[in-house]
Amino acid sequence: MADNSRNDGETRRGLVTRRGAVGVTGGMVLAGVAAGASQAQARASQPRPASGVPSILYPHESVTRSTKSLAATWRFRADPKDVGEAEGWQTGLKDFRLIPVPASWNDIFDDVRNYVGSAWYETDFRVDKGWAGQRIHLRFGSVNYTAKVWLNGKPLGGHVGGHLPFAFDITDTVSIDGDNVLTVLVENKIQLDRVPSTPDRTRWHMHTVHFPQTAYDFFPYAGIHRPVLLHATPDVHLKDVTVKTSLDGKVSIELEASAAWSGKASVAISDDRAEQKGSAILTGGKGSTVVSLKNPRLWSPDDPHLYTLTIRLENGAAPDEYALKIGVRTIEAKGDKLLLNGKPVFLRGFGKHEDFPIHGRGLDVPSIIRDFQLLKWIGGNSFRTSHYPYSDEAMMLADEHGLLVIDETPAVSLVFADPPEIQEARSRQLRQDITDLVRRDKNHPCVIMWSLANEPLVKPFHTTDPEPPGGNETGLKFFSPLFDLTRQLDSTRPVTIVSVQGGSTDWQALGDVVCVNSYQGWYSLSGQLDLAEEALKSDVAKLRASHPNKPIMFTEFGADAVAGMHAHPPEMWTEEYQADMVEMYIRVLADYPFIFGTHPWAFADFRTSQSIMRVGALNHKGFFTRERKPKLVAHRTRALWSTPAKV
Ligand code: BDP
Repeated sequence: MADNSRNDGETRRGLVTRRGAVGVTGGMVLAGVAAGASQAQARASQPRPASGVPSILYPHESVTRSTKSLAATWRFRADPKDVGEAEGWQTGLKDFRLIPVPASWNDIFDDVRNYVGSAWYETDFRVDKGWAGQRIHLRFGSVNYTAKVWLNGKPLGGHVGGHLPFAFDITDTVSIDGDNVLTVLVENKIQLDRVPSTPDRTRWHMHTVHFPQTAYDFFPYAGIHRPVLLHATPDVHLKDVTVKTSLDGKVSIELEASAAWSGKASVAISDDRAEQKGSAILTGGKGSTVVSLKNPRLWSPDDPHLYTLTIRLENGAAPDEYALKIGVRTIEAKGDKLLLNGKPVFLRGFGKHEDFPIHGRGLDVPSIIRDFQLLKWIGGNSFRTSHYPYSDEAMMLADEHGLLVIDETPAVSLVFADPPEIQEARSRQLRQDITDLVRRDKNHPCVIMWSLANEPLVKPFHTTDPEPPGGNETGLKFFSPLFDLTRQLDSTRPVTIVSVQGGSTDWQALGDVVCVNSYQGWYSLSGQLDLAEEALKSDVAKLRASHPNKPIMFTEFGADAVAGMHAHPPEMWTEEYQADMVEMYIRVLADYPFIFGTHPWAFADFRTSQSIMRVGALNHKGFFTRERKPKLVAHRTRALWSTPAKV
């Protein structure tokens, strides 16, 4: 094996499961033919381009590309004193235990349940000999929050930010002939300058204490959360593709190769009825083309029709082929309506979480598909990726299921009265997150909107300290360039922030649509639904007055209900109270023609930190329990959502 300094490798390898995907990514990667060994060997001596920024296109297989999943049990060791690197753990992990990847560590081992520090992961792998001469990439779907990666003891690099993919070109580091050892140092400290962040407790007098101490209302799960994939491509390969569609069937395709390669790319768009071919000329690695589909079958929740776009770089004996699913559709905010394929659409659905028993935030494909089934059962057509980008796999499945997705960054609970250097650090991180998110998700027909933040505030919740001056302006200066950036990266989708009732109307006004969270009858006017209804109507009137020409959506409203708790007359925390409140919101909001959607909070109960607000460290506002059993509110809402929405 490449790392000779390891002397206990044999014992360790004996413990490790050397399977491929454990029912996790296997089904998501398109089956294909592995690149032929002889062809690959013939190319082994060809010069290689500089690696540059590696492709983060989802590693689908094709006739020229192969993928191997490293989903398995890895070796794991917490490093609470941060001594691992100095002690050389990157060259061999001792005193480890086995942990599944992908998964959060928190619900696997009792002693790291609330642990938010550093931890080490290590695994062995071999690569197919047929990969010799190919470019070999290593792609992480998500590591929360920072990752530092070594291959065979050599540093590959790192990544900051918990929910988006990153990749390394490992061609020159990986051993084709023997075992490879992959080591990842994961760290998830809750820090002020991160996104998401935590309130500065030295500056604010907080009334509620959470353990672990987060500023946001979900558990700070940590670990390698999504698939780790090895991927072999030809030397010159497709690095990026951007697809834009219009209702007349024109599909514009921009291509970027991994090197400054010039040549022809063949493209084909096909479904079970027909195939339309085209081509593009790439110069210096870039090129574009437009393919026209006759009578295009549009993508929508009623008919989530997907075409296959196949791109082939015609590079002599070393072509590269890549295929992805695309949908033909348009989305735009016009006047006070949201238009899908030119027609007003009303969003019914939920804010969700990636939150599953035992997996934590780790990818759980069966649960995603089950959730989408339940979402359809209740009459929903959409969801928001509250409060961070979800997995590639979830987005591909949303395309297939015809679900409309509000795609959100990890910027939850930003506070604009924290010191300037903190704002700058958060802004830098968020710019990176937005860039990576748009780059990853721009081709998904399911994505209909970018949400740049959830509930930004001038001062944190849970404090009665006075609001410091200037917070509104600081927020405006923070968000304006981020809206500009998002619109530069993608001009085809509306951009918004999700604000909380009473939040800055100036910040809301930056968006193409206005999204608000509202908790009348729960956090305010608790237990008084009649007064809550009046307050809601008055809130809607104020919002409309502030934004007379924009579509408005209620992205959160709801009440906690502990499943099985009942009362008549209804009282807070019972299933009846939750059902009555949600019914009231849906009924009231249906009467306003400028409201384009209602997403009650939340799809299912989910894990939170421990606090006096959260019974059993769960947020109980779910329509389904954490095990996905429906509460009363689910049945009542299903009846309401069985009739078409007024648009
Ligand atoms: C909203 C937040 C959401 C919380 C919810 C609640 O956006 O993350 O879980 O309140 O308190 O303010 O249930």
